[in-house]
Amino acid sequence: NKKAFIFDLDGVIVDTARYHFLAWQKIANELNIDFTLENNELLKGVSRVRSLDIILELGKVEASQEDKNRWLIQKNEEYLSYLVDMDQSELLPGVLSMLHYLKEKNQPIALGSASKNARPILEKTGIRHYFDVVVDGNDVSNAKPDPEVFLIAAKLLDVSPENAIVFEDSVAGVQAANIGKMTSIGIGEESVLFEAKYIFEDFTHIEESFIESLINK
Ligand code: B16
Ligand code: MG
Repeated sequence: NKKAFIFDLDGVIVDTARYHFLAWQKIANELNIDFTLENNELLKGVSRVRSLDIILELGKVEASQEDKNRWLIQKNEEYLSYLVDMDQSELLPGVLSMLHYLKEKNQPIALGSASKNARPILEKTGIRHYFDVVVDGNDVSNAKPDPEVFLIAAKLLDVSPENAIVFEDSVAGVQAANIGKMTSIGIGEESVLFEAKYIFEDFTHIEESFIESLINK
C-alpha cells in the first residue's frame, strides 16, 4: 500500500516555538499578563486566534474584538521580524536527511501545519521542493486536534488516512493524527507526547530500518 508522510512545521521542521513565545510575551507584558515558557506549551499546534484567547484567559482579561484583532496583527508582525534572517541552519537535527531519504524512496511528502506563515518558512529554509503537497492554516477551518489539516493532506496525496504517517511535536497535533486514524509519531518528550504511537527525541534518533518498516507495512 502506498504511504504518505506528513510533517508538522513548528517544532518538527524548525524551532519557531521560541519566536512565537517571544512575540506573544511582548503582547502579554503590555497587558500585564504573566506568560511563561510553561504556559507556551498550551499554544503549540494551536491557531493564532485560539492562542490569543488562551493568553487572555490566563490573565483573566476580557477584550473587544477590535482590540483582539489589533493584537493578532501586532503579534504576527513581531513574529515575522524573527523570520527575516531565517535560513537552512535553523532546520532541526536530522530533518534534511529524513526528507532526502523519503524522496529517494519515492515516498509522498506533505506539510500539515496550523501556521499561516508556513510557505515562506519552507522557502527560506530551502526545503519547499521536498513537499508534494502543502496544507497550512490558510487551508483549514478546524484547528488541531481536529484532524482536518492531515485529512486534506492525505486526500491530496491520494492516500487513505490509515496509510498516512504524521510527525508531530504538539499534544493537539498527536491527537489530531490519532483521531484521523493515522500513525502518529511524536517528536519530542515522551512525558508530553505519550499519546503518540511512536516517540523519538528528534529525527537523528529514527533509524532508516524503522522508516523502511513503515513503508512496507
Ligand atoms: P501562525 P504547527 C502552529 O504551527 C504553531 O505550533 C502554533 O504555536 C502557532 O500558533 C500556529 O502554528 C499558528 O501560527 O501565527 O504563524 O499562523 O506546529 O501546526 O506547524
Ligand atoms: Mg508543531
